Amino acid sequence: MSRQESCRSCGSRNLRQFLSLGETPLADALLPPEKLAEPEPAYPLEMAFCPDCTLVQVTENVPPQVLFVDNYLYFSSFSPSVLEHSREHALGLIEKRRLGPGSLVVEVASNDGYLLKNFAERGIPVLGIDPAPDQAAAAEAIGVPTLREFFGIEFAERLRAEGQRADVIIANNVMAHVPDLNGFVAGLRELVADDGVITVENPYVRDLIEHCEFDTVYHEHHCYFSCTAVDRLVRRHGLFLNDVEYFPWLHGGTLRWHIGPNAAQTARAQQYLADEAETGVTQAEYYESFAARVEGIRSELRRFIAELKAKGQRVAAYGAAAKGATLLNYSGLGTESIDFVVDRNPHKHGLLMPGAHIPIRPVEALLDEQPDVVLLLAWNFKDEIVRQQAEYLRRGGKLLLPVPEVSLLTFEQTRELLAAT
Ligand code: JHZ
Repeated sequence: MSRQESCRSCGSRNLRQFLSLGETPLADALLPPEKLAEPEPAYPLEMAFCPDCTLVQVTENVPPQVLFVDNYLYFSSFSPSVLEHSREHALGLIEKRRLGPGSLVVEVASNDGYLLKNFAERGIPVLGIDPAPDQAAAAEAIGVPTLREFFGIEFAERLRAEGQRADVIIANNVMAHVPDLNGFVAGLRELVADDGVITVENPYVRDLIEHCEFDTVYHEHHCYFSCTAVDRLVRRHGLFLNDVEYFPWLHGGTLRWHIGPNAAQTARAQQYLADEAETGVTQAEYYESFAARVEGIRSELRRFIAELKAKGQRVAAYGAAAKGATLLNYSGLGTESIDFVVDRNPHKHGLLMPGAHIPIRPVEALLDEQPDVVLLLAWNFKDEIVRQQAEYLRRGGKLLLPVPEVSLLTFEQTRELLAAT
C-alpha cells in the first residue's frame, strides 16, 4: 500500500484533501465466515482535489491484483437495466460506425461479456480484456474471447505490434479504477484506429457531490471525473473529448465521454465544460462543504436506525455492493443494527460484508423473514428493486434510502413504480 502524494493525472503536488472516511477495509473484500478470527486489513480512505487539473481522487493506492483479482465478485449482468443500457449502446455504435465483420470492438474491463455479446451475436469481431478470472470465464462461455490481463500502454503496444487496431474501444467503469491513469489513456491512444472512437463511462463527480453519494468512494475508485478533468487528461495523450452523454439513472448519474484522435467537439461537450467552470466544479471551494454534509447523513442514519431498534423493529439491507461497505463502515453500522444483507449474486451468498460482518443471503430472505425496514445499499437500482420487491412492500415492508438524504419509501410512495409491474 502506498500514499499518493501527487495528482494521478497531471502530477501536481498541490493536492487538497477535502474528505476523510476514516480507515476502512476494501469494499469488495467480502469475508468468508471462517476468516472472521483473522485480522482484517483497513486503509485510510481520503478524497482530494487537484487545483491544477481539477481531478478528484483518493490518496491511497492498493495493488490492483488485490482489488480486482483476489477479491472481485462483481458481475455486470445482474442488472436488467444495465444490460438494456449496454445493448442500446452497442446497437447505436454498430449503426453509427457501420461496424461489420471487418471491424474490431475492444472492451477494457469486459467483465462477464455483458456488453460485447451484443456485437459478437451480430458477427462483429470483439476482444474483451479483463483480469478477473471468473468473469472472463463467464464471458468466454457466451462467445466473448477475453484476455485475462490489465490494460495499459505496454499491453496496448503488444496488441498493436501483433497488427491489432480497434475501430471502437469501450471502457465502462474502469478508468476510475486504474492506478496508472496516464499509462491507461496512452494505451487507448495506441490501440484506437486513427478514425476510431473510444467511449468511456463513469459516474459524474458533480452528481457525487450534489447528491452526497459519498458511499461510491472506496479504494477501488481512484478517480472521480468531471468533463474538465477528462478533457485535460486525454489531450495530454493526443486525444480529444468529442462528445458527452448523460444517464442520470445509472450508478447515481453517469457520463459517457466520446473521445478520439480527432479534435472536433460537439456544442453539447462545450456546454458541459462551460457549466463546470460556471458552477465551480473546477474550483477547490466547490468541495469544501462536502465533508459536513456527509457527516450529516451519518448522524441522521444512525439516529433513524437506533429509533427503529428502540421500537423493536427488524432491519435488513439490500445489495452487498461495494458502496454498501463504505456506507456501513463509515456509519458504524454492524450486526447490532442490521440482521442480514440480501443480494442476487450467488457468489456473494454465505459471505460477510467487509468490516461490518453482516451476513449476505439470497434475496428470497426478505419474504421469508419480512423485516420491518430494508436499508437500500444498492440505491442506484432503486426503481428495479422496488418492482422486484413489490410483494415485500405490499406486505407492509419499507425501504430506507441513505442518499441524497435519509428517507423512507413505503408501499404508497412506490405506487407509481409498482403500477408499471
Ligand atoms: P452495484 C460497482 O459498485 C463496482 P457497487 C464497480 N467498481 C463500479 O465501478 C461501480 O459498480 C459502478 C446486487 N443487485 O452495481 C448486485 C441485486 O442483488 O451498485 C450487486 O451485488 N439485485 C465495478 O458494488 C449489488 O446489488 C438487483 O436487482 O457499489 C449492486 O452493486 C440488482 C440490480 C443488483 O455496485
